[in-house]
Amino acid sequence: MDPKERSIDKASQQLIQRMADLGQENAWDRLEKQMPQCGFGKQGVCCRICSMGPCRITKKAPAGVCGADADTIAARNLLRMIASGAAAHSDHGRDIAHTFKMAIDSANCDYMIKDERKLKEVAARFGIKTDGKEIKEIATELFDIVMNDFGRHEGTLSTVAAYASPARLKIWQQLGVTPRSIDREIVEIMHRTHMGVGADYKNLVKQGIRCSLADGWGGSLIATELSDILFGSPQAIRFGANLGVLDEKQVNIIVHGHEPALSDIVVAVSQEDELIKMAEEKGAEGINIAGICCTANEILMRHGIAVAGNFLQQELAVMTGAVDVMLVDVQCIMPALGSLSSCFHTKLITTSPKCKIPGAEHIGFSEDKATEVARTIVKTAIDNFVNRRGDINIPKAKEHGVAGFTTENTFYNLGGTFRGTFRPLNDGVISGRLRGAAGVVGCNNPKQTHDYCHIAMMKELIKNDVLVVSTGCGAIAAGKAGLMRPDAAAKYCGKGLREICETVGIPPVLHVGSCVDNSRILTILANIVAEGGLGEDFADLPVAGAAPEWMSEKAVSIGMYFVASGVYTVIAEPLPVLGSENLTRYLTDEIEKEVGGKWAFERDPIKAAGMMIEHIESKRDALGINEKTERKLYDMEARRELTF
Ligand code: SF4
Ligand code: MSK
Repeated sequence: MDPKERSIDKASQQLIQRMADLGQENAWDRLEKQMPQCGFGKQGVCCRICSMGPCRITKKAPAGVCGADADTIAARNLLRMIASGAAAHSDHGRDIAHTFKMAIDSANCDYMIKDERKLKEVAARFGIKTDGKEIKEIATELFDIVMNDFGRHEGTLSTVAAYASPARLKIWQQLGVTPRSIDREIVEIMHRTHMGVGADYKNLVKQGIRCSLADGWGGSLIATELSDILFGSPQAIRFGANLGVLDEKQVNIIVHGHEPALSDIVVAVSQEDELIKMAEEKGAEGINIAGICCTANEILMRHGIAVAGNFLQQELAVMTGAVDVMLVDVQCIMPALGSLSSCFHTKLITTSPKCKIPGAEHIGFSEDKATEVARTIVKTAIDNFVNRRGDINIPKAKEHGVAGFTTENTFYNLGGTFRGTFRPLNDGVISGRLRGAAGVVGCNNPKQTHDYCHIAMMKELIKNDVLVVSTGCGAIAAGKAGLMRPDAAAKYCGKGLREICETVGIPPVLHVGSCVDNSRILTILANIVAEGGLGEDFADLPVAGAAPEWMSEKAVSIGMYFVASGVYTVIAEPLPVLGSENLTRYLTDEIEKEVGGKWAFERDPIKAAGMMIEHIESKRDALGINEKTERKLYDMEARRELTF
């Protein structure tokens, strides 16, 4: 297949071609070999959860051996995806919480609390008194509360109560989906979907909603908030993006996966004189760290470390021949990297006991010996620099952008240094210069042309004066395409959004972090509602969400918690539920009456953007802010009141 059909990214096209020339297989090739994919799996009507099966639903056999029909089977499969996605995010949150505890308790720890201001702000949300207290005391109280959220047996998740709006809480309470604890909701999915338990698809989906809320408003939110306190809250920061950030003359280390605990220390030790000298003795000019996937986003947001690429570029990075170590933690790491890296000099190093890969070297990481492990890994890369073989093929492609936007600093960017407020954003929406906002997030998927859906959708939205916030691999796609440059506003935006971006000094696509940082989008929405003038609840807001290249179970959990938070959410590949007409209708229509949001499936990103814009306009109509107002002549006083 022509590399241009596989990716719109020129650097990727170059390396896809190189893989073909060398007879190396990549995700696109393996997808072709999988075709045609199993129709039962796609439709969600294959069940293999007991040994009377596997059962597949057909016209001839409309029920499995136990009598489960398409609705039950598709709902159970969907719930198990949500459980897995929520588990991945929440276990990330739990690991960060343990590191946080270590930083509080041990004076000799490699971690410390870097953002005391955020610690106090977060503590205050949970009702922790901070006046006159030592940082250690506040942090310990906060840890006890959030840690309890993982295993509590009854009650309401404390993070939900602390962060969600009262109107939203009421909706969840009435529906009986307020999460009690993170682990409990995941466990309960596994129980309810066991053979012979839940069979009512709507009742099953309710538990899926509850579990996804425990992810977005719980595990992911804890990961984000504690990471900011521990590693420092991101600030607007310039970064380089795409495979061109690799440097032939330096030792190149790629960090890949999701968790920042090790990569943050790798960044620090790579600047140590002793290690730089060691690299120079091997003939290198220095040590270059770059990232892939969400580990990249974590260190990009906090340190401005360049991002080499997103999910579908992990194999391509090895093909440059210039990656001396690919260091991985957890999630989104293709097992294919094991055999691919063995064909090159690249050392693939796994570090988590949860993620070992055949063909990789394992250097076990634990937070109590973080610096020691980080130094060992950097030294391994330095020693491997001299083992490079053959041609080095680093594409020239490299873009620049500004990342590091958070709920808190967006607040200040909008209001100006002295006026922290979302008022200007709400006013911009009310005046119509900004039509609304959209979250475009998520993965890559070789079923869609790499990066195309993200970029086409984002361009269509910003052209129509819709501000875009992005996380994960979608954000990396935007960075590579130049949509995170402040001057992108002049090039791609409608007049209203352009004026706003230029006045505030922000790009039209805001990088708000990694996959767990989708929780930042939830808290931004909560702030917009709290600011007033745009309704009482998230479902009233002129906003929409999308994951135009999703592939991960985490994306299903993310999508479900946005829908359950009142957000219309469009994804490209349909959820594997189409084999159940009832479940499909419920998720894409009826659920809206219950939670205010609903799912939509559309592979064409321009059409999908059109659906989002239509939804945004319908919300504007409902708010009564689409009415034409009389032209107003501004006197000096009125001008002073203008916020943009
Ligand atoms: Fe078949 Fe029912 Fe067992 Fe599923 S639970 S495999 S539908 S018998
Ligand atoms: S890394 S979950 S491919 S966004 Fe978070 Fe990218 Fe999706 Fe992984």
